[in-house]
Amino acid sequence: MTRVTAIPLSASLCATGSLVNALRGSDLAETDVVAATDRARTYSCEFDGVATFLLDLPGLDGSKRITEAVMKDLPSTDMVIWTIRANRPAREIDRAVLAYFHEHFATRPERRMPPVVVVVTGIDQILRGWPYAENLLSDEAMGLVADVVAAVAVDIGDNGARPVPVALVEPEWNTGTLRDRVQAHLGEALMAQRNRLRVENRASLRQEAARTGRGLRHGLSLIGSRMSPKQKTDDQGDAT
Ligand SMILES: Nc1nc2c(ncn2[C@@H]2O[C@H](COP(=O)(O)OP(=O)(O)OP(=O)(O)O)[C@@H](O)[C@H]2O)c(=O)[nH]1
Ligand SMILES: [Mg+2]
Repeated sequence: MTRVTAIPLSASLCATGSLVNALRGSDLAETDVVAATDRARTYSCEFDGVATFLLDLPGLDGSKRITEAVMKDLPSTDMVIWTIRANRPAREIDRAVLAYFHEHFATRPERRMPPVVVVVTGIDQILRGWPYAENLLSDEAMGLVADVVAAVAVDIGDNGARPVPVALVEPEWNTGTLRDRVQAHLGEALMAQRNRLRVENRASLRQEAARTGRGLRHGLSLIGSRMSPKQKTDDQGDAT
C-alpha cells in the first residue's frame, strides 16, 4: 500500500501537536503550553483513502540539535505542513528553514520538491470578541485574517504560499479547509515520493556497481600479480 509521510513543522509551540490532532480528529498527540514534544512521533491518518503518516517533530527552538535533526528529515518527506502562529511576529526561523528546503531542491534538479502547505494557527488570538456566533467571522475579522495571512506569506519569503488560517482550540475554525488543502496536495506528494525513491534507488545502484567494480578490479589485480606483465595489462584493460 502506498503511504505518504507528511511532517507538520513549526517553531516551538506553534501548534504542530494540535494540528496533528485536528487532522486526525483525535487527542492523541501531546500538546501543552510549555514545550511538550521532545522527540519524533508518528501518527497514522487517512486522506482520501491514502494512508498517511504525520511525523510530529520537536518544534524548532533555534538549538543546533533540533535544527540539524529537522534539516536531515526534511528532504526525505513527501509533504511538509508548515505551521506559523498568528500572534507570534518572530518568523526568521521559518524563513531560514524554508529557504534551506527550497535551496536543497533548487540545487538538485533531478529531485521533485514535496508540496508545502502553510498553516497559520491561533487565529482566535488575534481577533476581538472570539468566538463568534455560529463560528462565522465578521467582515472586519475576515479583513484582519486576510492581512495576517498575507503578512505571513511575505515574512516567510513565499508570495505564492496561500497560507490556511485556522483556530485549533474549541470552537475549531477552518480546519475543514485545512484538510481539503492537505488532500489537494496528495497527488503531488505521491509524485514527490516516486521521484525520491527512483533517484535514491539509482544512487544505490550506482554505489553497488562501483563496489562491484572495485571488487572486480581488486580480484583481477590479485590474479594479475600471479600473471606475466603482458597478460596483466591486457586483462585489466578489458575489465575497466
Ligand atoms: N488559542 C489557541 N491556542 C492554540 C491553538 N493551537 C494550539 N494552541 C495551544 O498552544 C499550545 C501549544 O500547542 P502544541 O500543539 O502543543 O504546540 P507544539 O508545536 O506541538 O509544541 P512543541 O512540540 O512543544 O514545540 C497548547 O496549549 C495548545 O492548546 C490555536 O489555534 N489557538
Ligand atoms: Mg508538539
